[in-house]
Amino acid sequence: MFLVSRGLPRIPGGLKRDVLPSITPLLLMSSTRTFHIACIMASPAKRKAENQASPAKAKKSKVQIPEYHLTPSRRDEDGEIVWPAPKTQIERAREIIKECASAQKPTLILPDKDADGLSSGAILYHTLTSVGLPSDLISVYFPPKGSDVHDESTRSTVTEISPTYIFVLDQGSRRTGPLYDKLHTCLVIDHHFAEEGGYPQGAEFVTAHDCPPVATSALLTYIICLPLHPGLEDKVSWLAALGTHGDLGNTLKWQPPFPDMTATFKKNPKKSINDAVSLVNAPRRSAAYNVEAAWEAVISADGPQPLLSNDTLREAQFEVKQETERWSHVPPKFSRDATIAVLTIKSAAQVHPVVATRWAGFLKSDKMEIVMCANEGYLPDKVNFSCRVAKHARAREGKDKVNIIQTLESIVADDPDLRSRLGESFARGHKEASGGIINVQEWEEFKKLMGVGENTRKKAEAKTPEKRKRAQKNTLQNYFVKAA
Ligand SMILES: [Mn+2]
Repeated sequence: MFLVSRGLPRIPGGLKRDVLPSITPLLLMSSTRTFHIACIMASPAKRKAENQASPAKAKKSKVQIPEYHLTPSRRDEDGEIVWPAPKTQIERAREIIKECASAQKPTLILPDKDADGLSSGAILYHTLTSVGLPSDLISVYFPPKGSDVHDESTRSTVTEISPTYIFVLDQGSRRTGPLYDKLHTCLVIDHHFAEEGGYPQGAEFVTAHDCPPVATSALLTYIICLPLHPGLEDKVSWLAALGTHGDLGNTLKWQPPFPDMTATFKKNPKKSINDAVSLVNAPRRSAAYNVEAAWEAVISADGPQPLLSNDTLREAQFEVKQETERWSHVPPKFSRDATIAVLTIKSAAQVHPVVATRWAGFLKSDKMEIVMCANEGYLPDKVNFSCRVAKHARAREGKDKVNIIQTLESIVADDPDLRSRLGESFARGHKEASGGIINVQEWEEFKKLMGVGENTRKKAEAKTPEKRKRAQKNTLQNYFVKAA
């Protein structure tokens, strides 16, 4: 296997590995509590702020979300449940994988960088090698920090490798030109919303998005690949669990139509899978953006256990926790109409989504709709922002339902010049969890339009969110169940 690597630009201000204190002993006892103690030792002032502002008595959410697996399924004309994707798509995907193995040609895998994408990539990789494709014909590529597979970096890598087969996994949808100008077969495996034709030109695709309860990319890849080789079940089942818990959270009930994973969880306890999710997701959030390390760890592991003791992953996790803690105490400012809270941070680590999620569960005003965390330190001259729906607004239905993308667009609706300068990376993602990357200049103008800081009445609310509980909250339930 070739892990194609491009030099990442060094981000000033990032936590370099050599300045990390000796964290291994601490992490050996790793728990939220241990980490908390580490932070307290580092910053007594922080402890004080936290004790004052984060009582454990935050009210429990009254929003009742049905169990994910109970989402009504789509049925075909014979009344059969269509899951996790249309049969014809799944069968075509299997054909392409088998063709690829027998063709013995250069093959490129482009997996997304999170637990779901990496697991999906590893399942496909193990499948291809099991059915006879030599590993030295397989390349795996991750675009650098701030780029995605539709950017120039990927195009030039593709040209360099000149693959006959390209697999694009869990990358989300975008209608683009072909990833490669020469003759090739491209298969997209995904579960994000896709507009009509929202794939690279000429690509074939299999998507779980239209077959609720929407499976993860790892689970879809698993179900596609499993029948292709008898030895796979043992090798990749834990990866299907890893990716699925990565996207859907660790409370998912593995009930039909989800496959029975009892044997997998017997061998690999849920706790070890869930701990591995957090570790695998850490490098992509760290300043160094060392996604390759997460891939190497996942592809060489035979279960979650080796991931739990992987020092590179642990160091990244430590850095991300520390950065999250550091920036979770910034007081929010509010939009003119008090519906949007804006937290401005400056971190080379990708902690803005986590900070937004934390505050979204904390701010209590009934008016509050959207919590936005803007990171001015993630990429040079850019502002990366993440938005989440405030907890109290999540139960809204019908025309009152919060649609982040629509709200962001409506703010600039009367300023077409600014809208065009905000570009394509503004207000991307899901209605319930959107974000974007914009230039500093446009960010300042956008803030003015929102009237950030003009509303001072809400300041009393600007305390600090309680420490995030271990349960993952921004699961795909938010994205898919409510997205209908
Ligand atoms: Mn995914």
